[in-house]
Amino acid sequence: VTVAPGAVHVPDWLSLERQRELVTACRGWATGPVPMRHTRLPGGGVMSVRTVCVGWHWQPYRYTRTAADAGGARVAEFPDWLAELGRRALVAAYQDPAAGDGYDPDTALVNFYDGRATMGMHQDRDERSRAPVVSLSIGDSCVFRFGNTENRGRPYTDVELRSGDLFVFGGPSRLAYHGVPRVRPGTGNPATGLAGGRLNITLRVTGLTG
Ligand code: MD5
Ligand code: FE
Repeated sequence: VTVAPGAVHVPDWLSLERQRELVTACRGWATGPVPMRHTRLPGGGVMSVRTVCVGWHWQPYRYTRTAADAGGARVAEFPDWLAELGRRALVAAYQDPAAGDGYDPDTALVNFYDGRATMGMHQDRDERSRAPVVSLSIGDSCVFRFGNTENRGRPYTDVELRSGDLFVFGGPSRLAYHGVPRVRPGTGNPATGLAGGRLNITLRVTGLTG
């Protein structure tokens, strides 16, 4: 389902088995050398989601290899299997066997939402590359708000994201404002290994080296 040019929603793309594998991998990262934590914003705010990063560590508003705000350790290596999953995601979303060619994501942001967590409308512009972002959802459903490239307000489209859904943001949609105004507790599938809450994994290309 194309929501806007370059923005494609593929419901139920991840098999249950793949969702289980991702939950296990995220548990490992969340309890690794860089623990999952609530990101602090420079203005003094604290994000309601909890985040752990892979490959590069995101801290508003830049990427580093070490987690200065979460113990200082180096973040986990970005695994090849996750980059391959990203390429397969682009092929599926854009229905083009070549859509994944050359796509080499080097960071993943893993966000965990409890029933009260939300994400305000924002753009993702800390990456130096404008390659697509691949978003994978597991667990409780949410309302995902996909907006315009000009401001946080209308027009926007609300999309229900469920466990196993894929969303790709590329082309003109890469810099669209977006957010998560609500999560729907109790709508997940315990067979994923996630008893409650929502997990969102975004694969990105930072455009950084080193
Ligand atoms: C989430 N995550 O469900 C959302 C969905 C984030 C974030 O927004 O920054 O971690 S992923 C939606 C997204 C991510 C990156 C770029 C664009 C959309 N976009 O260009 O529209 O936790
Ligand atoms: Fe975002």
